[in-house]
This record gives sequence, C-alpha cells and structure tokens, in this order.
Amino acid sequence: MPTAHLLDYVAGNVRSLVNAIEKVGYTVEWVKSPADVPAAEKLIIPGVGHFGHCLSQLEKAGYTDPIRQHIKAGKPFMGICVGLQALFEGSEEDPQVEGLGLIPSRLHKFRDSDKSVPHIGWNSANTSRAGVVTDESLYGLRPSSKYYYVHSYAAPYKQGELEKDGWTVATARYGDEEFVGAVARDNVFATQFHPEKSGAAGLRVIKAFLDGNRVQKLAQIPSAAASREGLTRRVIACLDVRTNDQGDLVVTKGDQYDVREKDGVSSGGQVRNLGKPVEMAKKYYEQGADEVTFLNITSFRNSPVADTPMLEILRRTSETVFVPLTIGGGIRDTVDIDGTEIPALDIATMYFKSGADKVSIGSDAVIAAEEYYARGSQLNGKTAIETISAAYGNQAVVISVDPRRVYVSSPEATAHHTIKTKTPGPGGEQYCWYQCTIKGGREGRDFDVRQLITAVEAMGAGEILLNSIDKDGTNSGFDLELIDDVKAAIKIPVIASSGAGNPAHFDEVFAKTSTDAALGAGMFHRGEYTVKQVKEHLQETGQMVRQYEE
Ligand code: 1PR
Repeated sequence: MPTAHLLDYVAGNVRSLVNAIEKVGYTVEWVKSPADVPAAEKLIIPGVGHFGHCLSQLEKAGYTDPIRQHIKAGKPFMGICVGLQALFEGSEEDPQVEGLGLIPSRLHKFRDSDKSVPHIGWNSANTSRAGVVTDESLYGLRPSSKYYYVHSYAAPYKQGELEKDGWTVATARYGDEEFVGAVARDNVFATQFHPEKSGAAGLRVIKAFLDGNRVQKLAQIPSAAASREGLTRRVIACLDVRTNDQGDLVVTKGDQYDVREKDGVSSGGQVRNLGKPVEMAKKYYEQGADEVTFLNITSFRNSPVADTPMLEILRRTSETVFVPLTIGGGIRDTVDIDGTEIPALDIATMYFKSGADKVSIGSDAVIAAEEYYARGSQLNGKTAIETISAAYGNQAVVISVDPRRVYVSSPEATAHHTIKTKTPGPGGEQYCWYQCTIKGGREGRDFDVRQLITAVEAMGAGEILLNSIDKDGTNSGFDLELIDDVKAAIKIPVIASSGAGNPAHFDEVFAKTSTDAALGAGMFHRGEYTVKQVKEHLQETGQMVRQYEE
C-alpha cells in the first residue's frame, strides 16, 4: 500500500485521521523526529488546540525548518485545522508566536456579538464565488458538500488578496464573516475543516490529496440552492451506554433518567436494552447524523479507570464512523480501584487516543463550578475543564448539564435565577428555576443552571450539552424556555437535548430558539424515526442541513 507520513507533534485525536487515511487505501508512517521529514513524500500535519501551543511545539521540536524544506522541494504537503493556520504569518490567538509565513495574512477571532464561538459544525468549502462559478473541483471539494469545522479563529477572506499570490481559495461563511475554508498552491494544500471528520466528502478530499489529484472536473455544477453557504443545522444522535444485568455494554434509554423496564406498576425491571453501541453508531452515521455522542451513564459507580469496553467501543466506532464522536461519563480526577490517582486529563487522553473528538463532563463540572464561586470566581487551573481545554482546546470540552425544574410561586421565593414559565408547576406556580443535578440526576444541588454555565464558560468549556430531566424520554419536544434562557447567558454553542419525539420537534427547536444543535435518542433507538427523516423534514421547512454522501 502507498504511504502517507503523519506528523503528530501535539496531543490530539489523530486516530480518526489514521483511520481515514487507511480507509482511502494508504498506510501511515509516523514522523517521529525532524530527521524523518526528508524521507517523507506526502506529509500531513494535523493540529488541534491553540495556535501558539502548536507552533511553539513545532519550533521547539525542530520541525519548522524541515517542513519549510519539504514544501520548498515541491513535495506534497497538507495541513489540517491548526495545520492550515500554521501557514499564515500569525494569529490573534497568540500574537507573539510566528507562523510559517507562507501566506501573508493573519487569523482573527470570529465576532461573537451575533453568533456562538467556537464555530462548530458543518459548513462549505466552496471555490465558486458570486459571479465566478467554476466547474473545477480542487482536491475533490464540491460546492454542494459540507465539511466539519471546529475553531474560533479563522483567516478572513478578501476576494483576490490570496489569489494574486497564486493561491486557490475555498471559502465558508459564518454569520456575515467569510473565511478561508481551504487553500492550495502548487504542492501545498490545507483545510481549516477536518476532512477525517467530514464523512464521505472528507474522505474524498484526503484521497484526492494523497493521489495527487489536484483538479478534477465536476460532473455537473450544482445549483445555487444546493451550494448555499453557511453553517447547517446540526443533528446529533446520542447513545446512553451502560452495563446491563448480564454484564454487557448496551445502549439504553430512560424515561426521566429511569432506564429500567416498567413492570406495569413500577419501574425496577431489567435495564432497557436497545442495541449494541458500535452497530447503532454506524447506523446513525449512515442515516446522516452530524455527530454521535456516547454517554457512559453509570460511570459514577466504582469501576476501573481503563474502562476497556468503553475504549474499545470508541476504537471500533472510529473505524467506520467519520463524524465527530463525543464521550461522556466519568471524566474527573479519580482514584483507581488499585489506589492510583489518575487526573481527569489522563482519562480524557485515553478517550482521545481511542477515537473521541470531545469529552463531555457532567457531575464534575457542577462541583468545579461550585468551587469556582466559593473561591470568588477565581480560576485555579487544576479543574478537569481547565486542564483538558488547555491541552486539547476548548472545543474538545463539552459540559453535560442535567437540570430539573423547581417550581416557585415568585422570583422572590428563591435566591436562584428564575424564569416565568408557560407550563406552570403542579400547584399552578408560574415561575421555576433549573436545579443542577449530579450522578445522573440522583443528587440535586443548591446550584442553578445559570450559575453553572457562566462558570464553565469562564473555565474554558467549548460547548454545552443541555439535557432536561423533566423532558427526557417524554417525546413531548424540547424545553424551549430552558434553551432560550441558557442561550441568552453564554456565547459558546448549545446542544438542545431531551424530549425529541418526532422530526417536527427538531424544526421547532431550530425555528423558535437560537440553539446551535439538537440531539435525539429514544425516537431513533426505538426505530420510530430515522435521522434522515429528521433532516428531510428540516429541509422541507427551509432549514439548511447536510446531506449524507455515499
Ligand atoms: O456525571 O460526568 O459521570 O457523566 C454522566 C453522564 O451520563 C451525564 O452526561 C448524564 O447526562 C448522563 N446520564 C446519567 N444518568 C443518566 C440516565 O439516563 N439515567 N443520561 C444519564 C442522560 C440524557 C440524554 C438523553 C437525552 C435525549 N441522558 O443524553 O440522551 O435526554 O433523550 P430523548 O431524546 O429520548 O428524550 P458524569
């Protein structure tokens, strides 16, 4: 098999990239030291996290010059995400750190006045621009395809500026900001998006680069409607995973977090078994899910840290599922059953190395946020959120929130942040606050969601997975009031979760709130609707979605 050389110089999830390279027919050889670079023919440099961290790691390890030589020698070079950013002169993220300077321009942070930052999700990489439609596909990019992006900094696009230096540019649009999605000149190609996480569309790009297939003719130029730019509506399939009474890891699903079968009178029967995690993840990928989330829902119980079955699930899933994978449950500083202390960062690293792109933190985030306020809103640099986001970037840290409504007769009846609700409480109460819970809803805290989300945003979380115990498994639609209230308080993206019972509920949450993504579980697991049907419905109602590509 032909070879691709991969440079892994910072902590990151390169497993998916390796899987993607192998999937398109190449084997990976690692560049382990600068001395290996001259032997590389096709060199790929991924990159996640901070611009400054990546660039200084490259410099410190002595890679900068060999990379320049590789490019100068005319050998194929591909940069991914921060690997693209490295080609620029510098970034607002770390102004004192210099990039390789191949592209005479700098990266800027997205404006967050009108949109969530980071920019997470599926967007275009289009070489056609208003008035200039091309039938040439650059490294397999198609105007109608969508690619997975996750970043806060981008190179603003000004028509003609890079082109005058010989670059071909594919662009994407986020809000009213147009930015560089991919760029190519001679032997150099770089993408801001993650092709290894962009389904078949991304695999096509990796293959085209490795095959040296720079320009291809498009069979037909897609219509303007099909090549509409902008972030698509993100639909996520979530798999709650736990060991059943026979000791097998199964996908389960609760009703208001109770996952045991009801015997007609009360719950307490067997753990509901809805299928096998790896197979179900693949099924949802093939239905067009934009992301797959695994929540290990009993991780708070004592179990060995190297939760081998869960790691194995990720490894196997990442071989066939080329969209982002999130894993939650048990991400916290832990004392293993043999007494060894294991920091949350090490646990997260195990998951990233096994194929996860993001980790989701539940209970530990609540405790850390409470302590943050107890310290007078001071960071201490030691929490799971801070250590993982410092190493892997904010985008890799999702906070899973498990709130429950507490009804009150008036805002004065509690010190917590309340909302006026259209669905009054059992005693006709017109107000409620959202109480944070830990341990899968088993323990309520004297702490509200508003406190939690503002603290975790300050601590470096990149996204909120917003569940609702009241709505979970009810099929009655999302808690729109909760979503509105959370969106109003933070800038990081929010994933609406709990309550989806049919495709119209997805349309409703996107149409009526500014949520960044929506997640479903039970309706997919029970086979009532497919992810494809949800997307078709969204498209019918005028929402922009990513089409699954074979
Ligand atoms: O606290 O960091 O160890 O993480 C534990 C994780 O497990 C948390 O993310 C918590 O949400 C989750 N969890 C714990 N217990 C349960 C349970 O159900 N008994 N599941 C649980 C939470 C909620 C959603 C669900 C949506 C959509 N699952 O993820 O998928 O509510 O469901 P629906 O569409 O069927 O309504 P830690």
